[in-house]
Amino acid sequence: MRTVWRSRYAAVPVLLFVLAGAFVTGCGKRGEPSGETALASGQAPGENTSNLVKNGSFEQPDDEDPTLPSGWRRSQATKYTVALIERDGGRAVGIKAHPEGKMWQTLYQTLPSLSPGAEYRVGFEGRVTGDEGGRVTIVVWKSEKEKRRIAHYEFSNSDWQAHEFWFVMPTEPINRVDILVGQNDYKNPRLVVECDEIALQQME
Ligand SMILES: [Ca+2]
Repeated sequence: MRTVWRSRYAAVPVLLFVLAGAFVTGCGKRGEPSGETALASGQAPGENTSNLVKNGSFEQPDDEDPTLPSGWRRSQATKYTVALIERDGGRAVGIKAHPEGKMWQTLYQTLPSLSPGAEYRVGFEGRVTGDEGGRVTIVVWKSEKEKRRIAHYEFSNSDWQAHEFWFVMPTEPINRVDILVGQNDYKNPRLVVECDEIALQQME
């Protein structure tokens, strides 16, 4: 018991330092004066309580499959191609191409219902190894079978960089909205896409 108490106590200054860092960075990037929000969430920069993406920092592994981030699912992929990776002592997600270049390998999350006609911003950090690029896509499902891509953002930087894009929700009735992370070329087996800190917010 004594050891546990000591290690908890020792972690307090470190935690305060991390929270203070998150607050300063958040203000600098977004100009949001609400330090209370950043402190309350305790999340890394790029994520706050208004983030509509669950576990956009990828810090929380899935309970049943620890290679998968909680709240996310694979499409046509396995733990060998789409899985959590280490990043600066934390976690991000890595997406490798199919080893024989035969199928798209994708990570996705179904979002909560978004307001028809409203504008949304997507922010994330990403990088790519290989000749091609990565992409983040918003897909709406009008019915079980009828889907449509409403936003698509590609990136090809080899060092970690922040990206952002905006989209407007259709005004017609929508069954479901997904956010997808993947590659822009499924045939290139050397392509690796890494992604972290995904945030989606409704614009005021
Ligand atoms: Ca992370």
